[in-house]
Amino acid sequence: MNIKEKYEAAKQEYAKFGIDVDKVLEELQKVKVSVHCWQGDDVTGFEVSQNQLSGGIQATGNYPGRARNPEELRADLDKALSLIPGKHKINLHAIYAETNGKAVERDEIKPEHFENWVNWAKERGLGLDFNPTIFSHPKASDGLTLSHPNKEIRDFWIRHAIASRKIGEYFGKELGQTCLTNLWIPDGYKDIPSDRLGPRKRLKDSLDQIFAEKVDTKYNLDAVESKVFGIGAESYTVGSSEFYINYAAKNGILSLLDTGHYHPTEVVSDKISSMLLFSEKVALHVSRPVRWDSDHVVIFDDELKEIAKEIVRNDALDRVIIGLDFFDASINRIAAWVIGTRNMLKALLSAMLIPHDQLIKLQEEGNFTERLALMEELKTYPLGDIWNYYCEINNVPVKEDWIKDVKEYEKTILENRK
Ligand code: RNT
Ligand code: ZN
Repeated sequence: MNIKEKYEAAKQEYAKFGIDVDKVLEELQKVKVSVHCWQGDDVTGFEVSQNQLSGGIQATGNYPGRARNPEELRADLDKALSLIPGKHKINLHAIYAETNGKAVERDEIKPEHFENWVNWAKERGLGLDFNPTIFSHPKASDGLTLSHPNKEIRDFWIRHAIASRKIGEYFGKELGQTCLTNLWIPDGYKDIPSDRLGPRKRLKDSLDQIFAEKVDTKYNLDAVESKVFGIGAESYTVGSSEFYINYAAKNGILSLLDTGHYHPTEVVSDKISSMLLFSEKVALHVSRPVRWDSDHVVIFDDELKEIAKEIVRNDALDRVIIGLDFFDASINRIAAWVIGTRNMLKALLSAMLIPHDQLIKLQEEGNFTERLALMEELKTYPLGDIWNYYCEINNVPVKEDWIKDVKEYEKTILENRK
């Protein structure tokens, strides 16, 4: 049987449950995942005076072929996108500004520094998302930024965040797709603080100043990302979950939940429904924490599938903004993008192939035996045959066929980056 024939056969299996697989694929085609650019260069960026990665995040490994400039990064993204079904968005950070060899301070970045990105995205019909870069900088060297006791430092980062939101607005206007500008800061303390309230008061005040600047939500949406701890900030994080969830709710902006930013047994899949009851939209950084916020490549594991189920069965594909956030420097970086993004899409597909109404009914009836039995049986239904067909009709390699493309690219392009 060829791919189409296998698809037709698999379709019948799901039709038994009243699932229209052709319709499912149309739905999946509309989904946009925000692919983070920073997997391509280990979160280095293109600033003239380059600073060491800081903020309690770490890219480990020295796999050859890291993108060293915007042209290489865009070429690598093009390669990765050619192996991923669908049309997506690219997530940029302020450190990916192009300033023509001129040192431009972060509080002075402007839309013009992202013109090349915008033109590149336009040509390909891609959307762009954005992030101020509030780490890896001399003014963040003590691990404090928007909550810093020193007003000059806070003001610097406030100006940077405002400048970033304007770049987000520019992306939205130029590309006709709303940009999500997400703010994450590393602020925290290694050891037990003697004051927990003061830094949070200062952060709140800084955010108030940042968001006082009005930016049209048609073009740009703002999000704030919490975290439980970072390396060097083990005891206290200023921007904790409670802090930002309250801040976002009160100020009409989005909360962004990063799957690596909670205690190890705490899961984001369980948080989505609660967020959806109280906010119009919620944003995600889908990552894979291994013992800590390690940012491993996203795999097709239970938690990813559970997240996808929460989005799909709550009819929230247009309310949950799905972004990826991982950076592994120990494997081919293009493969990392392809694996992680294909897995995210595959998880959404798998969630769309579940008879949710029937399972919900079983739960309502208290029939937990059948609920569990059906959930387990569904796990070995022929998802793969549907996924392969989806890849085929999207003109991207089927199954592991993409690996040889990446190998070829590594040989001809990446290996020459010495
Ligand atoms: C850090 C946060 C943040 C960064 C990126 C680079 O713990 O997850 O989102 O990973 O902004
Ligand atoms: Zn994140």
